[in-house]
Amino acid sequence: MAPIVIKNGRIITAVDDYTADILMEGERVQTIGRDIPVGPDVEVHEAAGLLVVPGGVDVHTHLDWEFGSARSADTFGTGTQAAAFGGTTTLVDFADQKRGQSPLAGLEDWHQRAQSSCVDVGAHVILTDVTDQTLEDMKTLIAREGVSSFKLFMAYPGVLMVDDAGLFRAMRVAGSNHAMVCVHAENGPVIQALIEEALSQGHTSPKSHMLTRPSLMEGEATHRAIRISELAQSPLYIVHLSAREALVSVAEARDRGVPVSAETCPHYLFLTDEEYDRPGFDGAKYVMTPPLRTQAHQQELWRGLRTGNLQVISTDHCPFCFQEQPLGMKYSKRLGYGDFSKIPNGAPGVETRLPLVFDGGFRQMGLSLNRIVELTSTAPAKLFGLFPKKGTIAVGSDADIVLFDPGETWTITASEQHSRVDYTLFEGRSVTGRVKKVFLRGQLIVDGTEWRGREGMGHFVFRGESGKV
Ligand code: DUC
Ligand code: ZN
Ligand code: ZN
Repeated sequence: MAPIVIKNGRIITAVDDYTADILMEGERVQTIGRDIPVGPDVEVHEAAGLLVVPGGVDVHTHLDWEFGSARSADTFGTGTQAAAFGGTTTLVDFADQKRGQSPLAGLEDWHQRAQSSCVDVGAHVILTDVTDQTLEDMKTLIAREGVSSFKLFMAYPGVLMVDDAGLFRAMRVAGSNHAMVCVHAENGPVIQALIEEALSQGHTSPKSHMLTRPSLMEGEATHRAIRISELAQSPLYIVHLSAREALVSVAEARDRGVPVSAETCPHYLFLTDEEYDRPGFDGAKYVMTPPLRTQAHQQELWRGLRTGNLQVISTDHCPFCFQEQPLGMKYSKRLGYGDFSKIPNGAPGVETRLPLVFDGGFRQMGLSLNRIVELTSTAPAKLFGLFPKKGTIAVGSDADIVLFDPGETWTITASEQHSRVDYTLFEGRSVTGRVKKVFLRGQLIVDGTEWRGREGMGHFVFRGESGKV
């Protein structure tokens, strides 16, 4: 592979902002400097006028994921290609333990499916059955398999939920083995009661998904997870935080020095619960968990990004088609037509994170470019044991680099996206700022609208310690 030089770009990391050249060789960044000499064997990419940012790190995706009777619509091949077009070169995706089985078997199954990845991928493991053997297996996953984070659900009783004792026991093992527990924080049993009540009253439309998952119950579970993690002495990561009440608990704990971190997602930052008022079944497109909240919650999330109480923006890319075809009912929101509780929970987003956050966060909400890079690349890489291999542009780091045009205005539309899903949450939205080129470990994989990568070129990333703040 010929050495590559990116010339004259404005390099933005979480802490830097300067103009220089970057020489990439042997998958890594070799040299950063002014006027790097270029021999005839070197491939040159001119980047004057462009931002040069580290490849995005998205630590929350569900590719080819079984969720009850549904399955998410992207394969690892299509989902990672979509990620690449969105400027993301590393994913941490979810493997899962099936009840009665070892989490090691869940990881093995995930590795089979992940072979078609086009960008680098790591795995968290979802624990659904916290037995003594599971606790032993966690140690093996951390030390031998490079899996240093686990997700546990406080929601979905009878399906994915673990009780507080299971949560506590898993946290204790994570805490004493340099790993971290990620929690889906919603009070599952109370929400279940609300769902049953709504259905018995004949409320079946997608809007009831939002009405039965109140922000108070996200706040309650977040507070409980934090307290349990304090007792267990484990770092904690709250996934997909959407509500003011949850953020208040995170902020209060962080003020006391508790090692809790949290992510939010673009859909909570740019959309509100008004989407559930769409006619017919259209609101099903927005059925993700937690649901979209009011503008007042959204403002608090932006405040959390500014104050540092939210550290990460990830996508929770968990796509289900709106129509039954072309992939079939199993992959479709139609599973819940006539019963909102059966609509598969999740939405696409892996391809639109960087442009949305650049346009909304930098151009409109006044976050700095450094902060945008920190939220979408550096902080997740640090929290999940990937830094400095991933998450920055530095000599010796993987040459995962994005050339981004800060001035190009374009319109998001599903027909031009690369996921297998048939809609986007942001159809017709005009954004300024566009991914132009993407390099994965020194190889050009996205060149404008051209795909230059290939399935299977993504590596598994063996992660180090998670939860370091
Ligand atoms: N939680 C997720 O993180 N993703 C999809 C569904 C869910 O409840
Ligand atoms: Zn979740
Ligand atoms: Zn998720």
